[in-house]
Order: sequence, then structure tokens, then C-alpha cells
Amino acid sequence: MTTFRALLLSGLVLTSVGCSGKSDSAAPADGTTGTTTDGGDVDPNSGSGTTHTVTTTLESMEFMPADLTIAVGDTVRFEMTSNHNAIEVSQDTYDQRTVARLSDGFVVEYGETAEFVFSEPGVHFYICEPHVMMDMVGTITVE
Ligand SMILES: [Cu+2]
Repeated sequence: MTTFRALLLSGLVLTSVGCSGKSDSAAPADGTTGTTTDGGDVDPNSGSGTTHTVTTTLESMEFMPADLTIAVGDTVRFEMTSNHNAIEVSQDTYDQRTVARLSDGFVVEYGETAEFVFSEPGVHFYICEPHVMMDMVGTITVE
């Protein structure tokens, strides 16, 4: 079960993603104004929530911020420098500072920028593979 969705990538990964992201849902021309639906304005899959950014630098061995709390539907944008990656892992892997990738977790490779929409509450743990032993780890808490 994947509880996040990749939005866009400036890098070269996830080339096998089959969805173009363009759902041409024949939207009617806006001749009908004022059709509001209570609570229906925000599509949890539209990525219309707040965008949070996690950055790194070449010199530092940390994610900034390392621990981030967001709301369901928010986007997290990872901006990795060429010497760091961000790989989702299990809580055990995170706690043990090892490098086993989560099979359906998010992956941001070296030097890439990627955005993910988190659609369900929960905690995501991630690491930088070459620097996990230096405590270069992070969490995304989705509330
Ligand atoms: Cu690193």
C-alpha cells in the first residue's frame, strides 16, 4: 500500500510510471457558477495542500528539517544535493540506522528534486544511504 503519490521529478527516476498525471476529465465550461459542495473543494489527490520543502547541502550531513509534520494532502518537495539521497525505510531500519529500502517507499536519488503528496495519516521514515551512520535521517509525520 502506497500512501503517497509522486507529483513530478526533475531527475530521471520513475520513468516507468504509467500515469501521465493528466486526467482530462471533460470539465464543463464555467457557465454554472456557484455550485459549491460542502467540503468538496479539496481533492486529496490534487496536491492542492501546502507544499513543504526538505533540503540538504553539500557540506551538511542532515535533512532540513529532519522531522516534518504535515497535513493529509500536503506535498513534500525533496531537494537533494549530489552527495545525498532520501530513501524511505521501515521504522526498524530507521531505528537501527541501516539501509534496507522499503519496497513501496519513496525514493529521491542523488541530486534529484521530487515532490510527493501524502494522502493518508502516518509516519514515514527515511534515510540518506551513505550518511545514515552519521544520523542523516528524517521523518515525515502526516496528521
Ligand atoms: Cu547524506
